[in-house]
Amino acid sequence: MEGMLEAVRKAAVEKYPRKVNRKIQYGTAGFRTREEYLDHVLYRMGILAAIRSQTKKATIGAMITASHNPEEDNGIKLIDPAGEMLEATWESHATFLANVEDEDLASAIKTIVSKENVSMDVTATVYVAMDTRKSSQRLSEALQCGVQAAGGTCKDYGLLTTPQLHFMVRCVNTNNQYGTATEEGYFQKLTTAFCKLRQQIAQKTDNMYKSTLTLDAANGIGAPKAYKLTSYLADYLTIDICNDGSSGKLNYLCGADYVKVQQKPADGMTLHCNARCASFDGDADRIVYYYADKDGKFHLMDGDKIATLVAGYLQELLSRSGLTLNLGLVQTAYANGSSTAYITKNLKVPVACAATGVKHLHHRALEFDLGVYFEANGHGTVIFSENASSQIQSAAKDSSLSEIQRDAAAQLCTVMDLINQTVGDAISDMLLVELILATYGWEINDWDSAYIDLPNRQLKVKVKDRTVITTANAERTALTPDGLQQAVDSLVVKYEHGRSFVRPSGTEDVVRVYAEADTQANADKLAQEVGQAVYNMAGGIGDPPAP
Ligand code: G16
Repeated sequence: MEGMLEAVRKAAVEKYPRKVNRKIQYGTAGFRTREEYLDHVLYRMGILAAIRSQTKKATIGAMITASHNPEEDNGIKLIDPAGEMLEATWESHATFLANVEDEDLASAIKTIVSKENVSMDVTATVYVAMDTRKSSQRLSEALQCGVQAAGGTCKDYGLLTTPQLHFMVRCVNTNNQYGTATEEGYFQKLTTAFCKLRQQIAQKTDNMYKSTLTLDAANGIGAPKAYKLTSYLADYLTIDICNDGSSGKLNYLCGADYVKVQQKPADGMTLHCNARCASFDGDADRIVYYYADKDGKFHLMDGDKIATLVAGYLQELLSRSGLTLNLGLVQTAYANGSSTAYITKNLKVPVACAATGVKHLHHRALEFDLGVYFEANGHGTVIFSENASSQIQSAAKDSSLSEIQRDAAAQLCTVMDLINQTVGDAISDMLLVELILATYGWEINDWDSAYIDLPNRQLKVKVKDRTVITTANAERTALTPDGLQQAVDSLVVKYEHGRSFVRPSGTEDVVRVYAEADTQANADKLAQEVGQAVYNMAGGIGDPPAP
């Protein structure tokens, strides 16, 4: 231990000193800030990942990405053994370790090691990958230096999407039961399932589904991976890839976050009547769909619409199979009010609300046999409990069941393979949506017609210190600063179907405002008024939120 601490201290001082005195926090999805502030943080996260690996006696993942943030930012997401996000108690270890002075690093490590009872005799293994940002290679080297200084070994996958790395970690920790921990293994598992299910779809004469899709890859890692994907899809899906990074800038005027927040198509995308378009985000863990109708009006099919499509499809398969498994859906406060009403009243599926961040939704979804979770921003997946998975597998082979029941269970089995259950995955979600639309023989407007979104608006407000805003009730109620929630309440009641909430972002230095109302003009007005209240009461800086 002492030898390791000396190696760690030496590399910290010589190669990765903490040059800037800025507090950094493990946020919604890891550390995220300007890339120039991150070298020492990444080095220290290499150490933490190694210790976490020793504690769990399993491989840990470290993904270098700032996802939807601009190119100038970067960050890291740590991945736990089952491929899920880092456990919450370790988030505080991460924040602690990232912020100590260089001379206190060794004692900080000792504190964590003794608190967590770490088995120092276990060899740590950390799987590492990165997105396409210019700073990612440098930060990956810092991270790997940390792992090695702590006595661990790394497997460097180079460029991967975030969900691909989650997949690799789950595979290796299940002795490849979940899949093979290679990129080939990832594509094989998903696309074999997709092609099998597509092949089984009876060709109806009135099938309106067209197997072409235009994809905005956000000028990020999703582009090279989508090109690779196409070679596995036979004729079942043709993807025309735009914003593939050959000229444009990462996430700039494109990508899932831009499309969702701005409610307009990404630059470079040409919309044809009822033709499906989709946008990935910078690390390809989110997807949104959209199209233009015959009048050229833009329609967004966000995470809520994807969730309802998926939940409806799974519910139908479950009911055909005769299995009595409970299906539930998890959303956040950003979910459009119309989607929640549709799920409850039409689909009759129970809905839970969790705080922003897939880690929160994922944990809530584990309470169902089949848990569908999606954030409105397009981040989500489906998880099948062990009980559900084994019941489905047995039913698919059970000769006492009718052929219809067995077929439905067999389809569910294949669907489980199509879904990356570790985390939201834009590639896997895209294949699932395409499969469902093809199964129903739908055009995108058929999917859209399930319910009409309430007009909504999101704003960002810059404040001096966003931590002055604290929330409760899955972020729907602001606890501080005093009087803010009352101010929001008094604005909301002025509008028909009015709803609004505010929360500090965990990935950007802003406060987010969400508002919905009966008309777009009213949603815009409500968002602006609530934004102004935040600006006035929570220490706004710069320009007040524009109407
Ligand atoms: C991350 C999280 C998402 C979250 C988003 C925005 O996404 O994984 O769950 O919705 O940040 O979070 P916030 O509003 O706290 O900034 P990504 O795709 O950027 O990693």
